[in-house]
Amino acid sequence: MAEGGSAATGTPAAGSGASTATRGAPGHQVVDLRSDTVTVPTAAMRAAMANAEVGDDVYAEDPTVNRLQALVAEMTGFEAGLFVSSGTLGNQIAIAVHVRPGSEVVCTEGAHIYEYEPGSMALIASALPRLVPTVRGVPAPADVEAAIHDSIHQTPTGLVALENTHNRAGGTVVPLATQQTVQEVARRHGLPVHLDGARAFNAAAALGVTIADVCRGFDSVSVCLSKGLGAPVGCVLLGSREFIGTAHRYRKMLGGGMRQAGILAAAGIVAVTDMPALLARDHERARRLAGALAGLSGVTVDLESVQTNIVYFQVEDAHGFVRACASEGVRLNAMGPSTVRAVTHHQVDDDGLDRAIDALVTVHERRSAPTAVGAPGGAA
Ligand code: TLP
Repeated sequence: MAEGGSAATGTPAAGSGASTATRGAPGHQVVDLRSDTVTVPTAAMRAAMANAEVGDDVYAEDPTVNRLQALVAEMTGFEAGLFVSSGTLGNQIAIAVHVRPGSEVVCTEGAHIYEYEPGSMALIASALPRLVPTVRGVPAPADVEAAIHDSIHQTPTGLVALENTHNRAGGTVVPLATQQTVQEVARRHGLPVHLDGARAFNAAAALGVTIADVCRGFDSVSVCLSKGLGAPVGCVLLGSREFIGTAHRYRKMLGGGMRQAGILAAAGIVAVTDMPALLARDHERARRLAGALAGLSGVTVDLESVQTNIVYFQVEDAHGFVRACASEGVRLNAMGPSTVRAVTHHQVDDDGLDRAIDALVTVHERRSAPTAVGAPGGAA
Protein backbone atom coordinates (compact mmCIF):
# COMPACT_ATOMS: atom_id res chain seq x y z
CA MET A 1 0.00 0.00 0.00
CA ALA A 2 1.21 3.44 -0.82
CA GLU A 3 2.01 5.98 1.81
CA GLY A 4 0.30 4.77 4.89
CA GLY A 5 -2.46 2.56 3.50
CA SER A 6 -2.48 -1.20 3.82
CA ALA A 7 -1.18 -3.54 1.17
CA ALA A 8 -3.16 -6.39 2.63
CA THR A 9 -6.51 -4.72 2.33
CA GLY A 10 -5.88 -2.43 -0.59
CA THR A 11 -7.01 0.51 1.48
CA PRO A 12 -6.26 3.90 -0.02
CA ALA A 13 -3.52 5.79 1.77
CA ALA A 14 -4.44 8.46 4.25
CA GLY A 15 -3.48 11.93 3.16
CA SER A 16 -0.07 12.86 4.47
CA GLY A 17 -0.54 16.58 4.28
CA ALA A 18 0.29 16.92 0.61
CA SER A 19 -2.52 18.17 -1.58
CA THR A 20 -3.19 19.32 -5.07
CA ALA A 21 -1.56 22.57 -4.00
CA THR A 22 1.69 20.96 -2.86
CA ARG A 23 4.79 21.59 -4.92
CA GLY A 24 6.69 18.60 -6.29
CA ALA A 25 9.62 18.98 -8.65
CA PRO A 26 10.71 22.63 -8.91
CA GLY A 27 8.14 24.63 -10.83
CA HIS A 28 5.56 21.85 -10.78
CA GLN A 29 2.61 21.21 -8.56
CA VAL A 30 2.06 17.69 -7.34
CA VAL A 31 -0.79 16.07 -9.25
CA ASP A 32 -2.78 14.26 -6.59
CA LEU A 33 -4.89 11.49 -8.09
CA ARG A 34 -5.21 9.37 -4.93
CA SER A 35 -8.86 10.29 -4.49
CA ASP A 36 -11.40 13.02 -5.14
CA THR A 37 -11.46 13.40 -1.34
CA VAL A 38 -8.16 15.34 -1.56
CA THR A 39 -9.83 18.38 -3.11
CA VAL A 40 -9.50 21.56 -1.06
CA PRO A 41 -12.28 24.19 -0.78
CA THR A 42 -12.70 26.58 -3.71
CA ALA A 43 -12.60 30.37 -3.25
CA ALA A 44 -16.42 30.44 -3.43
CA MET A 45 -16.62 27.81 -0.68
CA ARG A 46 -14.19 29.70 1.54
CA ALA A 47 -16.17 32.92 1.08
CA ALA A 48 -19.42 31.14 1.92
CA MET A 49 -17.81 29.57 4.98
CA ALA A 50 -16.47 32.89 6.22
CA ASN A 51 -19.90 34.50 5.93
CA ALA A 52 -22.04 31.58 7.11
CA GLU A 53 -24.84 32.30 9.54
CA VAL A 54 -24.62 29.67 12.28
CA GLY A 55 -26.45 28.28 15.31
CA ASP A 56 -26.48 25.12 17.40
CA ASP A 57 -27.18 22.25 15.03
CA VAL A 58 -27.79 19.72 17.79
CA TYR A 59 -30.88 21.84 18.55
CA ALA A 60 -31.50 21.90 14.75
CA GLU A 61 -31.00 25.67 14.98
CA ASP A 62 -28.17 26.23 12.52
CA PRO A 63 -29.80 28.11 9.63
CA THR A 64 -27.10 27.18 7.13
CA VAL A 65 -27.22 23.48 8.00
CA ASN A 66 -31.01 23.61 7.75
CA ARG A 67 -30.75 25.31 4.36
CA LEU A 68 -28.30 22.66 3.08
CA GLN A 69 -30.49 19.81 4.34
CA ALA A 70 -33.63 21.28 2.78
CA LEU A 71 -31.84 22.02 -0.49
CA VAL A 72 -30.39 18.51 -0.89
CA ALA A 73 -33.70 16.92 0.16
CA GLU A 74 -35.46 18.93 -2.51
CA MET A 75 -32.86 18.14 -5.18
CA THR A 76 -33.02 14.41 -4.45
CA GLY A 77 -36.78 14.11 -3.93
CA PHE A 78 -36.73 13.19 -0.22
CA GLU A 79 -38.78 14.61 2.64
CA ALA A 80 -35.78 15.39 4.80
CA GLY A 81 -31.99 15.39 5.05
CA LEU A 82 -29.42 15.25 7.83
CA PHE A 83 -25.95 16.78 7.56
CA VAL A 84 -23.35 14.37 8.90
CA SER A 85 -19.59 14.62 9.08
CA SER A 86 -18.73 11.81 6.65
CA GLY A 87 -20.07 9.33 4.16
CA THR A 88 -19.18 6.55 6.56
CA LEU A 89 -21.29 8.10 9.31
CA GLY A 90 -24.21 8.61 6.91
CA ASN A 91 -24.12 4.98 5.78
CA GLN A 92 -23.69 3.57 9.26
CA ILE A 93 -26.48 5.65 10.76
CA ALA A 94 -28.72 4.44 7.93
CA ILE A 95 -27.84 0.80 8.61
CA ALA A 96 -28.38 1.22 12.36
CA VAL A 97 -31.77 2.86 11.85
CA HIS A 98 -32.94 0.27 9.30
CA VAL A 99 -31.85 -3.06 10.82
CA ARG A 100 -32.44 -4.96 14.02
CA PRO A 101 -29.32 -6.31 15.75
CA GLY A 102 -28.38 -9.75 14.43
CA SER A 103 -29.61 -9.11 10.87
CA GLU A 104 -27.82 -9.19 7.55
CA VAL A 105 -27.23 -6.34 5.17
CA VAL A 106 -27.27 -7.61 1.60
CA CYS A 107 -24.67 -5.60 -0.30
CA THR A 108 -22.50 -5.93 -3.37
CA GLU A 109 -18.97 -7.37 -3.27
CA GLY A 110 -16.46 -4.62 -2.59
CA ALA A 111 -19.22 -2.39 -1.14
CA HIS A 112 -17.74 0.52 0.76
CA ILE A 113 -20.08 -0.09 3.71
CA TYR A 114 -18.28 -3.39 4.28
CA GLU A 115 -14.86 -3.14 2.64
CA TYR A 116 -13.85 0.34 3.81
CA GLU A 117 -16.04 1.03 6.84
CA PRO A 118 -14.06 -1.30 9.00
CA GLY A 119 -16.36 -3.43 11.08
CA SER A 120 -18.71 -0.49 11.58
CA MET A 121 -21.92 -2.32 10.76
CA ALA A 122 -21.01 -5.07 13.24
CA LEU A 123 -19.96 -2.64 15.94
CA ILE A 124 -22.72 -0.06 15.63
CA ALA A 125 -25.74 -1.97 14.32
CA SER A 126 -24.73 -5.55 15.28
CA ALA A 127 -25.36 -6.37 11.61
CA LEU A 128 -23.57 -8.80 9.30
CA PRO A 129 -22.85 -8.26 5.63
CA ARG A 130 -23.99 -10.74 2.96
CA LEU A 131 -22.15 -10.05 -0.27
CA VAL A 132 -23.66 -10.44 -3.71
CA PRO A 133 -21.43 -10.83 -6.81
CA THR A 134 -21.48 -8.15 -9.46
CA VAL A 135 -20.39 -7.48 -12.98
CA ARG A 136 -18.57 -4.15 -12.78
CA GLY A 137 -20.47 -3.20 -9.64
CA VAL A 138 -23.87 -4.16 -11.01
CA PRO A 139 -25.59 -7.06 -9.21
CA ALA A 140 -28.09 -9.38 -10.85
CA PRO A 141 -31.44 -8.78 -9.09
CA ALA A 142 -31.88 -12.59 -8.95
CA ASP A 143 -28.66 -12.83 -6.90
CA VAL A 144 -29.95 -10.14 -4.54
CA GLU A 145 -33.16 -12.12 -4.11
CA ALA A 146 -31.22 -15.34 -3.51
CA ALA A 147 -29.23 -13.62 -0.76
CA ILE A 148 -32.36 -12.60 1.16
CA HIS A 149 -33.27 -14.90 4.03
CA ASP A 150 -36.28 -15.07 6.27
CA SER A 151 -36.21 -18.69 7.41
CA ILE A 152 -35.99 -19.40 11.14
CA HIS A 153 -32.78 -21.35 10.46
CA GLN A 154 -30.88 -18.46 8.93
CA THR A 155 -29.73 -14.98 9.80
CA PRO A 156 -32.61 -12.72 8.77
CA THR A 157 -32.05 -10.01 6.20
CA GLY A 158 -32.67 -6.48 7.46
CA LEU A 159 -31.59 -4.28 4.57
CA VAL A 160 -30.53 -4.29 0.93
CA ALA A 161 -27.83 -1.76 0.03
CA LEU A 162 -26.55 -0.60 -3.36
CA GLU A 163 -23.65 1.70 -4.20
CA ASN A 164 -23.79 4.09 -7.18
CA THR A 165 -21.23 4.80 -8.49
CA HIS A 166 -19.48 1.66 -7.28
CA ASN A 167 -16.06 2.67 -6.05
CA ARG A 168 -14.26 -0.67 -5.78
CA ALA A 169 -15.64 -1.84 -9.14
CA GLY A 170 -14.03 1.19 -10.80
CA GLY A 171 -16.46 4.06 -10.28
CA THR A 172 -18.97 2.12 -12.35
CA VAL A 173 -22.55 3.19 -12.82
CA VAL A 174 -25.48 1.03 -11.73
CA PRO A 175 -28.23 1.46 -14.36
CA LEU A 176 -31.46 2.97 -13.06
CA ALA A 177 -33.38 -0.09 -14.30
CA THR A 178 -31.23 -2.36 -12.10
CA GLN A 179 -31.78 -0.11 -9.10
CA GLN A 180 -35.52 -0.27 -9.70
CA THR A 181 -35.61 -4.05 -10.06
CA VAL A 182 -33.55 -4.50 -6.88
CA GLN A 183 -35.92 -2.15 -5.07
CA GLU A 184 -38.87 -4.24 -6.27
CA VAL A 185 -37.18 -7.44 -5.05
CA ALA A 186 -36.54 -5.87 -1.63
CA ARG A 187 -40.06 -4.52 -1.41
CA ARG A 188 -41.50 -7.97 -2.16
CA HIS A 189 -39.62 -9.18 0.92
CA GLY A 190 -40.65 -6.20 3.04
CA LEU A 191 -37.09 -4.86 3.19
CA PRO A 192 -35.81 -1.27 3.05
CA VAL A 193 -33.18 -0.30 0.46
CA HIS A 194 -30.30 2.08 1.12
CA LEU A 195 -28.08 3.71 -1.51
CA ASP A 196 -24.49 4.59 -0.73
CA GLY A 197 -24.57 7.58 -3.04
CA ALA A 198 -21.19 8.98 -2.06
CA ARG A 199 -20.74 9.63 -5.80
CA ALA A 200 -24.41 9.71 -6.83
CA PHE A 201 -23.79 13.03 -8.60
CA ASN A 202 -21.14 11.29 -10.72
CA ALA A 203 -23.70 8.60 -11.60
CA ALA A 204 -26.21 11.30 -12.58
CA ALA A 205 -23.61 13.05 -14.76
CA ALA A 206 -22.60 9.80 -16.45
CA LEU A 207 -26.20 8.77 -17.12
CA GLY A 208 -27.30 12.25 -18.16
CA VAL A 209 -30.13 12.20 -15.60
CA THR A 210 -30.96 14.26 -12.52
CA ILE A 211 -29.75 13.43 -9.03
CA ALA A 212 -33.43 12.82 -8.14
CA ASP A 213 -33.55 10.11 -10.83
CA VAL A 214 -30.55 8.34 -9.26
CA CYS A 215 -32.05 8.58 -5.75
CA ARG A 216 -35.61 7.52 -6.71
CA GLY A 217 -37.16 4.54 -4.96
CA PHE A 218 -34.67 4.22 -2.10
CA ASP A 219 -35.67 4.43 1.54
CA SER A 220 -32.45 6.26 2.33
CA VAL A 221 -29.50 7.68 0.43
CA SER A 222 -26.20 9.13 1.64
CA VAL A 223 -24.76 11.76 -0.72
CA CYS A 224 -21.20 12.95 -0.12
CA LEU A 225 -20.23 16.59 -0.47
CA SER A 226 -16.50 16.04 -0.04
CA LYS A 227 -15.71 13.78 -2.98
CA GLY A 228 -16.03 15.07 -6.53
CA LEU A 229 -18.14 18.01 -5.37
CA GLY A 230 -15.13 19.35 -3.51
CA ALA A 231 -16.54 20.47 -0.14
CA PRO A 232 -14.08 20.05 2.73
CA VAL A 233 -16.33 17.89 4.91
CA GLY A 234 -19.67 16.18 4.96
CA CYS A 235 -22.46 14.09 3.63
CA VAL A 236 -26.22 14.48 3.62
CA LEU A 237 -28.28 11.46 4.67
CA LEU A 238 -31.74 11.50 3.10
CA GLY A 239 -34.99 9.77 3.90
CA SER A 240 -38.51 10.24 5.18
CA ARG A 241 -39.11 12.80 7.94
CA GLU A 242 -39.57 9.93 10.40
CA PHE A 243 -36.37 8.17 9.32
CA ILE A 244 -34.34 11.38 9.55
CA GLY A 245 -35.83 12.11 13.00
CA THR A 246 -34.44 8.79 14.23
CA ALA A 247 -31.18 9.33 12.33
CA HIS A 248 -30.74 12.66 14.13
CA ARG A 249 -30.88 10.79 17.44
CA TYR A 250 -28.30 8.22 16.22
CA ARG A 251 -26.02 11.01 15.00
CA LYS A 252 -26.02 12.46 18.51
CA MET A 253 -25.53 9.02 20.04
CA LEU A 254 -22.43 8.46 17.89
CA GLY A 255 -20.91 11.81 18.78
CA GLY A 256 -21.73 13.34 15.42
CA GLY A 257 -23.58 16.45 16.63
CA MET A 258 -21.40 19.29 15.36
CA ARG A 259 -22.97 22.43 16.89
CA GLN A 260 -22.10 25.47 14.67
CA ALA A 261 -21.69 23.23 11.65
CA GLY A 262 -23.07 25.89 9.29
CA ILE A 263 -19.48 26.87 8.57
CA LEU A 264 -19.10 23.48 6.89
CA ALA A 265 -22.61 23.30 5.47
CA ALA A 266 -22.02 26.63 3.69
CA ALA A 267 -19.32 24.95 1.58
CA GLY A 268 -21.73 22.07 1.01
CA ILE A 269 -24.32 24.43 -0.46
CA VAL A 270 -21.73 25.71 -2.95
CA ALA A 271 -20.72 22.09 -3.64
CA VAL A 272 -24.21 20.90 -4.62
CA THR A 273 -25.02 24.10 -6.50
CA ASP A 274 -21.88 24.82 -8.52
CA MET A 275 -19.89 21.63 -8.74
CA PRO A 276 -22.08 18.92 -10.37
CA ALA A 277 -21.66 20.68 -13.73
CA LEU A 278 -17.90 20.02 -13.58
CA LEU A 279 -18.12 16.25 -13.12
CA ALA A 280 -18.49 15.38 -16.82
CA ARG A 281 -15.07 16.95 -17.43
CA ASP A 282 -13.54 14.81 -14.67
CA HIS A 283 -15.05 11.76 -16.38
CA GLU A 284 -13.57 12.77 -19.74
CA ARG A 285 -10.16 13.18 -18.15
CA ALA A 286 -10.42 9.75 -16.53
CA ARG A 287 -11.16 8.26 -19.96
CA ARG A 288 -8.16 10.09 -21.42
CA LEU A 289 -5.91 8.80 -18.66
CA ALA A 290 -7.24 5.26 -19.09
CA GLY A 291 -6.74 5.44 -22.87
CA ALA A 292 -3.11 6.50 -22.42
CA LEU A 293 -2.47 3.67 -19.94
CA ALA A 294 -4.19 1.10 -22.15
CA GLY A 295 -1.63 1.80 -24.84
CA LEU A 296 1.28 0.68 -22.64
CA SER A 297 2.42 -2.90 -22.85
CA GLY A 298 2.45 -4.50 -19.42
CA VAL A 299 -0.36 -2.29 -18.13
CA THR A 300 -3.90 -3.65 -18.02
CA VAL A 301 -6.93 -1.37 -17.92
CA ASP A 302 -10.53 -2.50 -18.24
CA LEU A 303 -11.72 0.42 -20.34
CA GLU A 304 -15.34 -0.66 -19.95
CA SER A 305 -15.15 -0.01 -16.23
CA VAL A 306 -13.94 3.57 -16.74
CA GLN A 307 -17.36 5.16 -16.64
CA THR A 308 -16.83 8.11 -14.31
CA ASN A 309 -13.81 9.61 -12.51
CA ILE A 310 -12.04 6.46 -11.27
CA VAL A 311 -9.39 4.47 -13.16
CA TYR A 312 -8.09 1.16 -11.86
CA PHE A 313 -5.17 -0.43 -13.66
CA GLN A 314 -2.82 -3.33 -13.14
CA VAL A 315 0.96 -3.20 -13.23
CA GLU A 316 3.53 -5.74 -12.08
CA ASP A 317 4.43 -4.06 -8.80
CA ALA A 318 1.78 -1.54 -7.78
CA HIS A 319 3.59 -0.32 -4.69
CA GLY A 320 6.88 0.24 -6.48
CA PHE A 321 5.06 1.92 -9.35
CA VAL A 322 3.17 4.24 -7.00
CA ARG A 323 6.38 5.14 -5.17
CA ALA A 324 8.18 5.90 -8.42
CA CYS A 325 5.27 8.07 -9.64
CA ALA A 326 5.25 9.96 -6.33
CA SER A 327 8.88 10.88 -6.84
CA GLU A 328 7.84 12.29 -10.23
CA GLY A 329 5.16 14.41 -8.53
CA VAL A 330 2.11 12.24 -9.24
CA ARG A 331 0.28 10.65 -6.34
CA LEU A 332 -1.75 7.48 -6.85
CA ASN A 333 -3.06 4.74 -4.58
CA ALA A 334 -1.91 1.13 -4.66
CA MET A 335 -5.02 -0.94 -3.97
CA GLY A 336 -3.30 -4.32 -3.92
CA PRO A 337 -0.07 -5.96 -5.07
CA SER A 338 -0.75 -5.20 -8.73
CA THR A 339 -3.66 -2.76 -8.69
CA VAL A 340 -3.37 1.02 -8.81
CA ARG A 341 -6.19 3.57 -8.55
CA ALA A 342 -6.24 7.08 -10.01
CA VAL A 343 -9.18 9.41 -9.39
CA THR A 344 -9.74 12.59 -11.37
CA HIS A 345 -11.29 15.68 -9.79
CA HIS A 346 -11.79 19.34 -10.52
CA GLN A 347 -8.43 20.35 -9.09
CA VAL A 348 -6.58 18.39 -11.76
CA ASP A 349 -7.02 20.30 -15.01
CA ASP A 350 -5.94 19.29 -18.52
CA ASP A 351 -2.36 20.45 -17.95
CA GLY A 352 -2.17 18.54 -14.68
CA LEU A 353 -3.51 15.45 -16.36
CA ASP A 354 -0.99 15.77 -19.21
CA ARG A 355 1.81 16.01 -16.66
CA ALA A 356 0.43 12.95 -14.86
CA ILE A 357 0.22 10.94 -18.09
CA ASP A 358 3.79 11.91 -19.04
CA ALA A 359 5.06 10.90 -15.60
CA LEU A 360 3.20 7.58 -15.61
CA VAL A 361 4.47 6.71 -19.09
CA THR A 362 8.04 7.66 -18.16
CA VAL A 363 7.94 5.63 -14.96
CA HIS A 364 6.44 2.64 -16.73
CA GLU A 365 9.01 2.74 -19.52
CA ARG A 366 11.87 3.07 -17.07
CA ARG A 367 10.60 0.17 -14.97
CA SER A 368 9.91 -2.07 -17.98
CA ALA A 369 13.33 -1.63 -19.58
CA PRO A 370 14.98 -4.94 -18.62
CA THR A 371 18.40 -3.59 -17.70
CA ALA A 372 17.39 -0.14 -16.53
CA VAL A 373 17.69 1.11 -13.00
CA GLY A 374 14.20 0.93 -11.51
CA ALA A 375 13.15 -2.13 -13.54
CA PRO A 376 11.09 -4.68 -11.61
CA GLY A 377 13.52 -6.52 -9.43
CA GLY A 378 16.23 -3.93 -10.09
CA ALA A 379 17.22 -0.86 -8.11
CA ALA A 380 14.35 1.44 -7.11
N1 TLP B 1 -14.10 6.48 -0.20
C1 TLP B 1 -12.69 6.78 -0.03
C2 TLP B 1 -12.00 5.64 0.69
O1 TLP B 1 -12.62 5.39 1.89
C3 TLP B 1 -11.97 4.36 -0.10
C4 TLP B 1 -12.07 7.02 -1.38
O2 TLP B 1 -10.95 7.56 -1.41
O3 TLP B 1 -12.67 6.66 -2.40
N2 TLP B 1 -18.97 5.47 0.14
C5 TLP B 1 -18.13 5.41 -0.89
C6 TLP B 1 -18.59 4.75 -2.15
C7 TLP B 1 -16.85 5.97 -0.81
O4 TLP B 1 -16.03 5.86 -1.84
C8 TLP B 1 -16.46 6.60 0.39
C9 TLP B 1 -15.07 7.15 0.55
C10 TLP B 1 -17.37 6.63 1.45
C11 TLP B 1 -18.63 6.06 1.30
C12 TLP B 1 -17.03 7.21 2.80
O5 TLP B 1 -16.88 8.55 2.79
P1 TLP B 1 -16.07 9.29 3.99
O6 TLP B 1 -14.63 9.16 3.60
O7 TLP B 1 -16.60 10.66 3.92
O8 TLP B 1 -16.39 8.59 5.24
